[in-house]
Amino acid sequence: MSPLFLDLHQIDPAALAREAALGLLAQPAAVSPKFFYDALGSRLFEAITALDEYYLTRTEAAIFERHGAAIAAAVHARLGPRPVLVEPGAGSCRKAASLFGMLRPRRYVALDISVDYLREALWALQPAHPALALVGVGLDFSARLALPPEALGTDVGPSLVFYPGSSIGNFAPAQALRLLREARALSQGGALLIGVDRVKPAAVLNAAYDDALGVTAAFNLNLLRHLNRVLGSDFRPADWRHIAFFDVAASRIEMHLEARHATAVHWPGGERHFMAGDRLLTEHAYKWTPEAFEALLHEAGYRDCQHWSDDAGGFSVMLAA
Ligand code: AVJ
Repeated sequence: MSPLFLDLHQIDPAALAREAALGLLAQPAAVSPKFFYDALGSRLFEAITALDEYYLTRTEAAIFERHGAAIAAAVHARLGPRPVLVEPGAGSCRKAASLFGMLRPRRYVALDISVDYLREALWALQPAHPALALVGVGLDFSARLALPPEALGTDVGPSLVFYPGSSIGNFAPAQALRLLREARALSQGGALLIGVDRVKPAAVLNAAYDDALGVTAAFNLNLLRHLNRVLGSDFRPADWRHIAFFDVAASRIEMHLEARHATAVHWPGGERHFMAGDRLLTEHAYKWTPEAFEALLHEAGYRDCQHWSDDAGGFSVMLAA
């Protein structure tokens, strides 16, 4: 089998450019973290997951290693022995692939805004899983999470929405609630398997988002190169520095790019001047307590929630239905 790739113009470059320009003109300037993910940005994120300081991916993988059999049993009890797996923001697809052995999906639908990277990932995955239906969809689900019907083929009915890695952290609570509702509708009475990073001491969080090797700084600065292509702008990454810190009151990491000196950016139809020290907000990564996140799941309409964690209680995996 070859992967089916649905390039249904779900991602509208002109709409992305308009959104980026609006963000650059906002007070203060802010652009969505989705603009991290061009092909290089997706690779830099993969590099982040290997950093000593970035405990998230490793901790979540340890939870799946230790509790994978119980998690798979709970999934099979709800969805039968060969579930359909749908993953928003699938990236390298490595997390899902590591669970194929236990979950035994009959179809894997991977969604990502980084279309070229996703296409490569699926082509690399297919040989090891020749009988599995692999579907890639280029999709910006930040406005709305929904699938083109072609993605499911004849596999309509309840599915497992897989949303690992604490990607939900990019959404403020009200938007996270909306996304969880959309995930629930998307699963058509199936279930949601989600990974959520927990509130923990600021020093640990700050190190995870401002690592000694500077990989997260490169990931953050690469957004400017991506914007230059999306928008036709003339950002110089050397004019900017990476800033990341945990805001305890808001329970979120904030990532910014800060102007090293007075600078300006121009694009067709607009420009903005920045003073030394002015910031461009690039990401929020919200951290949750398990209690608060379970309450959010309930508010989104899920009635049942199973919960697994690591010994240190740093990260949560929840199966909600
Ligand atoms: C992909 C959103 C889960 O917030 O930890 C990693 C992105 N940003 N380092 C996260 C990210 C900086 C990551 N998520």
